[in-house]
Amino acid sequence: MYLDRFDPLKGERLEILDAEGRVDEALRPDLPDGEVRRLYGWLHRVRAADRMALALQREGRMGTYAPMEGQEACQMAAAALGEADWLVPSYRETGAMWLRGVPLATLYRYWIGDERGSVWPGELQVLPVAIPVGSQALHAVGLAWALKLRKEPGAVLVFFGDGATSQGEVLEAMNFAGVFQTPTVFFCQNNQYAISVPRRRQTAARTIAQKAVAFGFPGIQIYGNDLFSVIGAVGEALDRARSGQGPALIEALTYRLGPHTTADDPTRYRDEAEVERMRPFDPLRRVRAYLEGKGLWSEADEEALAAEVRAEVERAVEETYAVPEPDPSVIFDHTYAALPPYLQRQKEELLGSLGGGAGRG
Ligand SMILES: Cc1ncc(C[n+]2csc(CCOP(=O)(O)OP(=O)(O)O)c2C)c(N)n1
Repeated sequence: MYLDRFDPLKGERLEILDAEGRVDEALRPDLPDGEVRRLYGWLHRVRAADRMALALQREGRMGTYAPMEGQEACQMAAAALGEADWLVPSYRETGAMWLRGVPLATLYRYWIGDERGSVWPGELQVLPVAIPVGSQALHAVGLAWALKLRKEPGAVLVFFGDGATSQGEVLEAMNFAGVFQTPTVFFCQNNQYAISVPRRRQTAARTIAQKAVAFGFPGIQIYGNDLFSVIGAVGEALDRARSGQGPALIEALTYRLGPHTTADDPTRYRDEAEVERMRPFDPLRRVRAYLEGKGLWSEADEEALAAEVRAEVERAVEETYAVPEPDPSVIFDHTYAALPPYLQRQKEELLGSLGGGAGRG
């Protein structure tokens, strides 16, 4: 429905819900109003959780953090995943991971530097945060290939940014996926910048979506601030992948309203006027306008939701810091089955300098 209709080589782009909340009914995905309301709640949750993380970092209670403000609708791609599917995030998918069942307190724990922040309660089909840019694309294709070889159901949705498409790993992953027809959905959140490097310096191609042609599978450019386009395109790509029709590439055009990470000062490479121009395209506004237009949302609903979300995020913060801090030696524990001698020495040195045992991390 979408992938074969919007050809990125012809400059076509999918947009279903516009900035005023109007829907193109012919393109509308199967998204009942109740589900739109539920996802609107999630958009709010993600924004509130994100702002809280920034506040915690500014208070010195969290380490470096990668915010998502402006990209919340892209995070909702995780809502298109089915039971058997897998989510493979980069470092900017706190919202998608939360939506897929990872508790917010666990995710916060990761960002405060606690190893337990990468351990999910129960069996969630979500890979941990990947900091090396693009590395997760190979993991995703390996995972998808394994599903195919084992004849297991499910598809793999992998997130990466526009900058990651300059990394060999991402291109290698797409090539492999095309050749072996793995059930992988590549989801590029094109938020216009790789830290300070603008999109036009990543590639001379007009779109990132069109690169799919070279790998032999469909690619589509969508408007990433439009929840309906995200759910529609990702849903279709996952269905194709699950039914053995191979991979797809979705380029979601969006805009990062905040800094790249809390360590970044975006005023050094983009002017405030550009950011202000992008604000009206806020992904939350158009869903709210849609719901209000149908008489499904009121100011009172908005206030009730805001209060509920605030309480939920505050509970997660309490939970994050409620557990005793881990023994510092755990930073050595989870990468190698047998620690190489040089790391063994470092571990002993660390423990020695801390007085031989547990202490605050
Ligand atoms: C292999 C590697 N090289 C460099 C970095 C430093 N780095 C962190 S994020 C980033 C930019 C990534 O931009 P993009 O892929 O567009 O994703 P975004 O951060 O915009 O979501 C870079 C260069 C890294 N983490 N890993």
